[in-house]
Amino acid sequence: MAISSLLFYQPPSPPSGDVITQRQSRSCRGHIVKPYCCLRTEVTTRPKSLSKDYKLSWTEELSRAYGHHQLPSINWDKFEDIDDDIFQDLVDKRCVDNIRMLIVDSVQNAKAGHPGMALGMAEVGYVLYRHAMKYNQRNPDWINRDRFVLSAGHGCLLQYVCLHLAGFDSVQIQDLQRLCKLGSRTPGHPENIVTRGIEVTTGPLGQGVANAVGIALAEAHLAARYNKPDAVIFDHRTYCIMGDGCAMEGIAHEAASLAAHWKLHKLTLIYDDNHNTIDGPTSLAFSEDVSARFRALGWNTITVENIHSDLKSFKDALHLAFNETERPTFIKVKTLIGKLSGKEGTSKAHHGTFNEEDVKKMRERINWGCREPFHVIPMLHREMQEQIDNGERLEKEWYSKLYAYQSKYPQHVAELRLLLSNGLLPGWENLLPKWNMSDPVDATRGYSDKCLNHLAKVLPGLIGGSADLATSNKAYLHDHGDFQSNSPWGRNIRFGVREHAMGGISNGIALHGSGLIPFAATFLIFSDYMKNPIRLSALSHAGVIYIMTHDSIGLGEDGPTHQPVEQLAGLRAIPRLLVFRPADGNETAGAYKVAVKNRDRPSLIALSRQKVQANLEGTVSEEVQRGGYVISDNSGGQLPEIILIGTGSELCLCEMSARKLREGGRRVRVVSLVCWRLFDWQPREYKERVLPSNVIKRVSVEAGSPVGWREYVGREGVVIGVDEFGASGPYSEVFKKFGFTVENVTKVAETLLCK
Ligand SMILES: Cc1ncc(C[n+]2csc(CCOP(=O)(O)OP(=O)(O)O)c2C)c(N)n1
Ligand SMILES: [Mg+2]
Repeated sequence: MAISSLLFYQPPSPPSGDVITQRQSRSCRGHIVKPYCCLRTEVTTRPKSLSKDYKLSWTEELSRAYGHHQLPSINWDKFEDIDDDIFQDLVDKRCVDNIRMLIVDSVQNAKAGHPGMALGMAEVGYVLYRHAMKYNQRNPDWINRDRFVLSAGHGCLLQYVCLHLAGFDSVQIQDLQRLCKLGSRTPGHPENIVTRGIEVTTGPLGQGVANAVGIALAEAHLAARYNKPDAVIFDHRTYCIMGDGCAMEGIAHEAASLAAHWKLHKLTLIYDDNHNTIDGPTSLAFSEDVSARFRALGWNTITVENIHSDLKSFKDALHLAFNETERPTFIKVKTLIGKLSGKEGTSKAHHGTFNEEDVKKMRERINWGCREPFHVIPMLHREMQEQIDNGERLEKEWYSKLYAYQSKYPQHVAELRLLLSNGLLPGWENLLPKWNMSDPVDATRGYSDKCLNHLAKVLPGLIGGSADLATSNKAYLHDHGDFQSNSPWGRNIRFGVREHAMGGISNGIALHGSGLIPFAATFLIFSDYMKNPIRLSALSHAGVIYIMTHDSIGLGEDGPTHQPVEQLAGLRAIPRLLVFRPADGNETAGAYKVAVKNRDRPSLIALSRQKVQANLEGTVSEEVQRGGYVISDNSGGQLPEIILIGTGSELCLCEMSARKLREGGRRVRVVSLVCWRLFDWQPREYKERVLPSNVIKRVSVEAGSPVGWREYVGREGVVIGVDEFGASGPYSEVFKKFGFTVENVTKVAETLLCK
């Protein structure tokens, strides 16, 4: 019986023995299970009893698989008398056999891939896609679908096979046959931008756990804001498979800690406890009790002892997860890596193909005979069709609910519609603040604060937070409350000191696809802690806005440990990421404008701690979108003799130095290079206009690593940068020590001019 259709049913009685162990029995004893049906409307589509025709259609296949010698208690001649549950169990097992053969055929055909986890977790994949998850493969973007995240991304073959069987157009048999091939829809790790049905891009272990927490957060937040007692719009579950590698990675722990703190009870984490990683048994480096750790964090923990011979135990675990209304659920599933193969239970099964003898034996073990590779039992398609039909029906019902919602709650529906389109109210950018030269000075983090809070008024999807630095980062949406378990509508996320998880969770929020615009804030120096999620934002087209303050040695007293030097260079090297370093209030607003507009690309805005002018003469908010532009030039119709190029707080130094040089009769241009990548993308003529190739005397001024600047100053130019770790001291003294003064910039320029 489909799990998604069982939601009005009583939860199973507490399991006994080893089959399934509810380690913390709160949800079984004493814990009040809230009426689940308050949010769910599904009804079963599965007939109460299995029809004779249904049984007949499977009998030949099942008797072939489990002939008399395997299951002597079953009389296949009297198939209609076989108990329904037993019959369904045998059908499920045969479907799992078929999944295993598709996995084996795919790696053998590709001569590549990771079959170990896929074979070991075949039961889990099957039960999720066949019995548990609601989805409509014809509309994989349906916003209220259940989400599945494969944190152990190397096991993607399991997901590809499940997507294929679940009827997703994106994974045909031909795609399984092109596993890992260049340009295929079945790449070596799952990529959401390549294969529809894949929610997030995974591969770096542990990231997926944080993504899943972000997705579950998005659901909880939107449900709190938009659901009404008589119109439930957001109500989906999030499933995530993690392996030993994910369990070892710190990001999973950080994210799990937050999930429990936020009581994301619709999140189910399924741990593939196969005791193996690449290098060998986990005993080499892993001896903790993982369930106990999750329990200590506040999770509902369940152990499934032997899924390979008792599939129902896993279904029961999912039921318990459904009925848990406080805590996220962690299901530890004991599996055998490489199940069925000769490498079963060993790390050798992790990746690679099988020898022909092994393949032959696998076929024999499940009585597969000499069926062609990539064979799918026709009834398996029909089996999956049931879940597909269920999903289609649920989506239809959801639209009716939305329709009713529309007439009953017109004041909410406009905002909801806006969110579900792209979250951008027409003309939203006009609300961004503008600054005049007479406005009081502030740090760019201060101007950012104003931008964010203006944007929060017009962008209902803006949500985010800081890793315990909200006051320093000035990244807090005033009047919008905190996202907490008792206030999930709040739009400020308190990540605590967990930068790594903050990045992964923000990716999950962005890829929930519901118009939420996540921002994540910390000091620029700690971007290193979240480098991989930032990279994954770019790879997976997640439009996260990273707000990184204290962007240079200009932060002063905290000293070298806190002074970013090489960070900008590294971040600028990440493909697709837009890195902005605005010089004043207006460039900060310009950076936000581009960042918000780019919903399928992350942006990182580096902001100063020290004060800079609100409006440095010559800066133009609108020009930020070009990445670089001229802010001043006294050359008239001629070419300048020298170009000073700056970013952020150092642009002002360039301008002041230019004024001095001009007083000496020099023709000087000042260029703001606020976003390298955007400038690089400009047409050649524009770039030539801003940085004419005939002007070879150029000086760049940025309080960060010199790496990369040679591209803009040319061979003859001079790069004023920081090649050490900085120093502790008052900001102006630190700046002076490293040459960031008007006097030094002027001196360097004069020397160059005299050459
Ligand atoms: C952050 C990160 N480090 C290292 C790897 C390389 N790697 C891929 S799979 C794997 C072992 C993972 O073990 P487990 O999660 O238990 O997967 P299993 O071998 O059981 O399939 C490693 C080290 C990675 N993908 N991500
Ligand atoms: Mg493992």
